[in-house]
Amino acid sequence: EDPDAELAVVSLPSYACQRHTPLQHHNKGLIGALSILAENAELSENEGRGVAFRRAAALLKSLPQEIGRAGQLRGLPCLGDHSLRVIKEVLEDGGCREVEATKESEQFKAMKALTGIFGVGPKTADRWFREGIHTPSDLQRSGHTLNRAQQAGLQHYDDLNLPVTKAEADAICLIVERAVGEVLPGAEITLIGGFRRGKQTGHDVDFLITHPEEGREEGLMVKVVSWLEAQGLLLYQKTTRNSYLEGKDGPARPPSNMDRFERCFSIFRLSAEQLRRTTHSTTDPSSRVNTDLHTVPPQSALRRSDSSAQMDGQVRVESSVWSQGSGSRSWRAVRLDLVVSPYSQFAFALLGWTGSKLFERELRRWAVHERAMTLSSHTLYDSRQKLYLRAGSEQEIFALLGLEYIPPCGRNA
Ligand code: DCP
Ligand code: MG
Repeated sequence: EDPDAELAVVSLPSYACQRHTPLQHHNKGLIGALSILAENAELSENEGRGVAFRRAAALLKSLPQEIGRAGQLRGLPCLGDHSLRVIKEVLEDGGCREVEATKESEQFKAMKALTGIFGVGPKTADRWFREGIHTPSDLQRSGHTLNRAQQAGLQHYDDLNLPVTKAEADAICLIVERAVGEVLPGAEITLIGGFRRGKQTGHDVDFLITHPEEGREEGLMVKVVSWLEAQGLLLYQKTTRNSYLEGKDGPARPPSNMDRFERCFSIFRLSAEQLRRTTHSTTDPSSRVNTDLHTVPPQSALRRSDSSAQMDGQVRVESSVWSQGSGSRSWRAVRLDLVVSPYSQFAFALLGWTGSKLFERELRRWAVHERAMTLSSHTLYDSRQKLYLRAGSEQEIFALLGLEYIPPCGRNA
């Protein structure tokens, strides 16, 4: 018998879609270390390695307590040799050399900075890195021809690399709701992505739009985008057509995570005024009645109304982006993604766009390997019965997959 043998703190299933993964977890140091290695692998386009580190990190996120000794992990799934080595080193030495070396590496820093430009992926970033371009300023000076997305990305670099708060997402939600209501009454809009999982900040805001009468949603995206553009609310937009009906995504093809809805990638111009209106109406109902918005000094509405904002008489503003330099800013840029789905596919779209990315990947992997099914953001195909399975809710899809229902807040893998 191994004298170090210990029982695992808990027993957990191996697919992330079989477990609850909360937003708040108990192993921040270990998860931080594994996430750096995952990010580095993804930036190096080593997908398999990236997924292995992500799976290990997700397993730790679903543990109910902090790990003190590596022995406590015995018998748990998802922890490969490399991840276990990193975990042991962090637990025993308080840090991991490979992680520290990665964080300090010029290549990692440059790849992060360059892929932080909207419109720039790892391939382009790597090409530029090898030409000696390490930062957005280097790129600006290089005189490279950039596409429209990259130009906008460079122009709004600082804003787009600052987290988007829930209050900012709510403010944008009100405006998109209004746009959708004007161009197609009865259309429904749902906040998806990380905010639906309960995150308080995100890198963008994602919405799913549909209409209860099948077919009414056709052409909706163009109308919504035109409305927003006419109001001067979009700093950039690229709309892609629904190509699902063109038959490129049938079950004969390998399952793809790129779905084929009408989709719009945009950069939204959120004004301080728009944010103030929402902050007042959602967190401070009294002010909605009594306050003339135009007489309120710009910064007051950007304050948090909860008591946590009060620190030694100082008031923290909602997001540092609003108080840069001497004065307060009148607007900021926010990444906004819109997706339109036919009503019959809404449950699949909702499940497919709520994330997290790893949770989605695990759902598809479970479907294929454990159920001989193909799951996408449009449909679920059963290869044994040779038929598409319908579902009107996320709960039904989990049931069809033979999985316990995991609510959005438990999908933070
Ligand atoms: N998604 C996916 N695969 C992709 C792109 C997106 O599965 N290639 C799904 C899962 C994501 C969701 O769409 O959770 C939204 O994508 P985001 O990149 O916005 O991810 P999050 O909203 O989860 O993260 P953040 O809070 O940083 O925006
Ligand atoms: Mg998002």
